[in-house]
Amino acid sequence: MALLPIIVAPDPRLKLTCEPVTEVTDELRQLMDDMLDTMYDAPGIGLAAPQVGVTKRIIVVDVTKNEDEHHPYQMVNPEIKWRSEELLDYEEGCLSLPEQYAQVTRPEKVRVRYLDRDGNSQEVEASDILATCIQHEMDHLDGVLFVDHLSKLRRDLILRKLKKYKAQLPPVKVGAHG
Ligand code: GNR
Ligand code: NI
Repeated sequence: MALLPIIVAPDPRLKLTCEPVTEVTDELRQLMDDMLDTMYDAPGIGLAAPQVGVTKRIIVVDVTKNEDEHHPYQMVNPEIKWRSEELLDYEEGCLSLPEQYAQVTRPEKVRVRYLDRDGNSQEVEASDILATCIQHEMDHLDGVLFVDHLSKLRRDLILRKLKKYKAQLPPVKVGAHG
């Protein structure tokens, strides 16, 4: 078990377009397990690789509430194959935008194709909070945050608050191991 530091906005690493994975290796399986540990610890219901500084198309999601029914997804190269016309408003938060929340409108249902941890192609049809979360995570892979779905006024207000919040955090050690 390893907990990874989560990058907080504004940060240029959250604006990058992530690269597709060419092969699901042991190293990437370890990364996905560490991402789930980090997500549960936070706690959150999803996490995308760029939030932990890895510019690859990998997300993890688990929207279940209690531990007995945990249903984690680890998705490599996720692609939306179908979106419903029906939309859903959901109050979103983001581990990279601590303590900030706003209503975002997205398709209520999506069908997603992805590679699982064994490199096998899978498809899942998701609705409600699972669909919202998968779309939120997939946005991260293209450098998009939920505030990018809001007006510039509201986005800038949130980002200004986060800049202040980061300025009062202890400085981040760069390149330190352990
Ligand atoms: O933990 C999270 N909660 C959440 C709530 C509503 C919509 C999306 C999310 S994802 C978020 C974790 C996160 O930042 N993932 O990138
Ligand atoms: Ni997020």
